[in-house]
Amino acid sequence: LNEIAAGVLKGQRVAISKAISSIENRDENSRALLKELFPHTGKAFVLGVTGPPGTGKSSLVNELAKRYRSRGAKVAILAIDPTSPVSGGAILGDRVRMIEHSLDSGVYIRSMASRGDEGGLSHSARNAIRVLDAAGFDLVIVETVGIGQAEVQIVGVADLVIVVLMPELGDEVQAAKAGLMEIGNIFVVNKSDLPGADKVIYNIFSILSTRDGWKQASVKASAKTGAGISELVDKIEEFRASHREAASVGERKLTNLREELLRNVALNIDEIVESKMKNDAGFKNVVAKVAAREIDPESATDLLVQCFVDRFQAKRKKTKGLK
Ligand SMILES: Nc1nc2c(ncn2[C@@H]2O[C@H](COP(=O)(O)OP(=O)(O)OP(=O)(O)O)[C@@H](O)[C@H]2O)c(=O)[nH]1
Ligand SMILES: [Mg+2]
Repeated sequence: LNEIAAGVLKGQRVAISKAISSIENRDENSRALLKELFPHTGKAFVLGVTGPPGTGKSSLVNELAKRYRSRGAKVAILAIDPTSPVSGGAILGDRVRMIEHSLDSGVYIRSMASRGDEGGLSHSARNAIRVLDAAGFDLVIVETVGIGQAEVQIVGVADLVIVVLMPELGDEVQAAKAGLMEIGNIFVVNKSDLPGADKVIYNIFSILSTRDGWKQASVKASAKTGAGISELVDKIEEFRASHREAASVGERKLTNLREELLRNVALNIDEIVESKMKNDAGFKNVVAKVAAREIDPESATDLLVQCFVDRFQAKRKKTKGLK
């Protein structure tokens, strides 16, 4: 048995950290690790928390972690790229949060850089979640700053998505709102200790809709005063209860897996093309033919793809990996 995998299964923090680093760096050990851990996954509830920069996601996550800890749940927090350009203090805030929980073995906190590549976040995050799941955490909270693609990706990894908003958001956020409205199951208007929260609640309320049998909910809260946090926990539990048996959940998981495998295949093929084809003599030959105007680029591409597929199929017959 892989030593790190064994440590993860025992819930050892050092092993968990090593495993996630291995996944993040996609080193040689990461595949073997995931292979051993995967049979032990599928138990954790994954909560996605997203929203525009600085709305108080980390502060809320901290409050949620405390509530769930007091109920006896083991909680892991995965912060994806916690350095948002707007609230430069995020790192400091996250440090404070870590210190607050650092003596509690039932809480594990980890940051991951999204590195800006589109498939990267979901690939590493998904597998990091699997490590935490196998390590026995009941609740895994994934925090991402919701700008651009990030908020769409979180749907693919989370069982429930919370979108955090606040009073006085600017125009840029209005534009992003359409995307956020699509993915949220629960909308939190945080910083309700500041003026204007009721207006945001009112605006959201008119566009909430029902998806997969769940009526999108809105909750007014303040991570600062603690107001509304109990209501938020109640809503989360309501969602979990209503989805425990729902057929739509199985469908969502299947869709997510389908997406994951498709993207993995595309990424792997891309890697093979980059690493193998570039230096292949046959490939260089075709390039020379295009340069000599003996063949046009489109036909050359078709030819190369055909060669690639033929090779893949020849290999496949040998290994009998697929039927
Ligand atoms: N007044 C008030 N301030 C809050 C509340 N929640 C968070 N803040 C403050 O808002 C700032 C941003 O909080 P964070 O929790 O770091 O927000 P975030 O959404 O995680 O930020 P990024 O990860 O950088 O996008 C901090 O200065 C917090 O202290 C709240 O309920 N009320
Ligand atoms: Mg944050």
